[in-house]
Amino acid sequence: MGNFTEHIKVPEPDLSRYQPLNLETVITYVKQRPELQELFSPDEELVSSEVGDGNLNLVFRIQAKNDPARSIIIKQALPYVRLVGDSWPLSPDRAIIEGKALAIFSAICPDLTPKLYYTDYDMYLNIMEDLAPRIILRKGLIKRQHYPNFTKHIGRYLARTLGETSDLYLDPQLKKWNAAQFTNPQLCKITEDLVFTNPYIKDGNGNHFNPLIAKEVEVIQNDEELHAEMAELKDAFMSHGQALIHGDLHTGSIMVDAATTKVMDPEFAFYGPAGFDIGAVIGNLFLNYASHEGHTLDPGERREYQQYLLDLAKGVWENFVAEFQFVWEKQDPVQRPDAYRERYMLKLIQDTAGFGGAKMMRRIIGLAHVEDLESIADPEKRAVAERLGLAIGRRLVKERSHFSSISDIINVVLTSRPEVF
Ligand code: SR1
Ligand code: MG
Repeated sequence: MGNFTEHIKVPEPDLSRYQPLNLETVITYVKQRPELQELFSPDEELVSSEVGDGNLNLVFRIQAKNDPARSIIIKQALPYVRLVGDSWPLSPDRAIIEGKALAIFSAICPDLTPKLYYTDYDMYLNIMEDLAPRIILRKGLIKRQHYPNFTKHIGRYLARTLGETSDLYLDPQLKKWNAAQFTNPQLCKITEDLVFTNPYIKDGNGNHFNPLIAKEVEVIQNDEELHAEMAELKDAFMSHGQALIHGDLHTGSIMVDAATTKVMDPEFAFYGPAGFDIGAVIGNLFLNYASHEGHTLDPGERREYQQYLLDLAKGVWENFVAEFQFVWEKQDPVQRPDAYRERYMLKLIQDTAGFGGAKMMRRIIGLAHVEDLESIADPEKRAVAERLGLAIGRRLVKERSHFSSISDIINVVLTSRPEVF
């Protein structure tokens, strides 16, 4: 047997003109960028701050000193995982992927995507619209805020980005060229490991969790049926290039105010299963739902907000389905008849449930957790919320083949209890 892998060329990033920026050099950099000369005049004073709280990158805000509302964001990829340090190298190519994905997603949904000023292929950075004073959706949900336009916006974002980049809509040759632009092996590997693999292995790499939920974690790590489902979901993630997906669409990748919604940070973008993005949104709403077991101690207030979160999840799916009609209206009834549409949508809701559930469990057991749960100071109260999150996530994954509607998914949340595992 020959070794064919020697014929596979793995491209190396060119770091010869790359410098990680700091609070001073970022200002010099901005002043030199021709694309920003209309925004900032060459001799005006600029102020920089580091605003990144993500796991991977440097994020700077640069403001005109005399007019702070005139501002931009520079997001620069480091050649390693920021959360862990330089012991975990990671190609800064993700900044190029993010720039290309932002360009596509903003061509599809300009009002729901930050404006991209420039992608610097040498410095591995993107210069973008500053989305402040909007806040990260996750933070708003922790404070029990309401966002009346969110489901309409995100339903349209999901339907148009997933629909327009799929074979249901895009010319199949263009789709394949597009897929080639979004080969993203290193970031996919993070998801393959951190979402689908490590949390299910005892002492899996990077795993950490509240010691009070050790019993539930043990059940999950010994659940062979769950592991088989997880292998199937991982296989779908790795091999089902259905649409250009955002790839990390949790509630920390969405910024909101009372009226508007913006989806940012698509550095994990690649051609993958559409349900991974829808599941990410819904799974993160359910993580927030579980977190109110610890944040909102008044039972009436808690029930009311948890019901609101379930209404949001239902609204996300229903708005997605309504917006996704544009794809079905375009189909040839012989090649893709109604019966095919029904099968496609059935598979999609089951994928949404499975990926959503997987994303819930990884945020409780795996390397990267979420503020919704981490900000519950009392470990006992946090454990109650985490148990509920695990119970919902596990059932979404294991029971998904019986689901045919969003009500089936919501019903899992309504009938799960932290104490029943
Ligand atoms: C090591 S990166 C950890 C996580 O941060 C990102 O937001 C992704 O969700 C990734 O899995
Ligand atoms: Mg991110």
